Amino acid sequence: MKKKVSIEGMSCGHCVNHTREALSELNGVTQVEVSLEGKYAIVEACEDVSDDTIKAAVEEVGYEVVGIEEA
Ligand SMILES: [Cu+2]
Repeated sequence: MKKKVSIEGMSCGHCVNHTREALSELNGVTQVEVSLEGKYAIVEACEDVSDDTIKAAVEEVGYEVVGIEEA
């Protein structure tokens, strides 16, 4: 699966790294790409990762998920 996660609150490269690491640690996730300018993350996984799981991981490191869609 592949999902595009819209994220508010990232302001610099450190924020991008925090988000990338948090998402990379989730079970089944194989690749994470985070765009600071675009305010989104693309998450690819070899198994289904629920929207709730993605949302919780991003919020745990301090940012807000405003939308998740299939990518
Ligand atoms: Cu930052």
